[in-house]
Amino acid sequence: MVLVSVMPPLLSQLQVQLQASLPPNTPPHWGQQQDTATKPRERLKKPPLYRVLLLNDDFTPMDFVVDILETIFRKDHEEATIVMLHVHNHGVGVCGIYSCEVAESKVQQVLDYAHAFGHPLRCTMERA
Ligand code: TYC
Repeated sequence: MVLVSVMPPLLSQLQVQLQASLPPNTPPHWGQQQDTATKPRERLKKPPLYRVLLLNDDFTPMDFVVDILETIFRKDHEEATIVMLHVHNHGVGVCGIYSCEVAESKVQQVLDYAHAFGHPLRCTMERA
């Protein structure tokens, strides 16, 4: 509050002195503009997203697929049934959209779970 009433040239002189006395990488504050080209929001790209896909087959039981959609993809019973029937009727369907690491983990969980029960269920991922 006191600084607001200081004459502008004196204020900027104080800012220069203060900044020089701070450790490197101290974020700018009280009135200092940050260079827009270095704003983190503009420098960081959003990570790519991936669709996790279930593929149809003639052997995996419908109930098993619904169970996978509920447990691994956190869908309620109605939504899981809709997705399972979509895959059954169209050959492929989207279980969810995730970051690369999460999508890879979901695919692996599906394949491990299906393999453990002897079902030939296939699951893959693609760039969204
Ligand atoms: N087509 C399977 C059946 O008739 C059911 C099924 C649905 C299998 C979806 C795989 O991803 C799948 N038992």
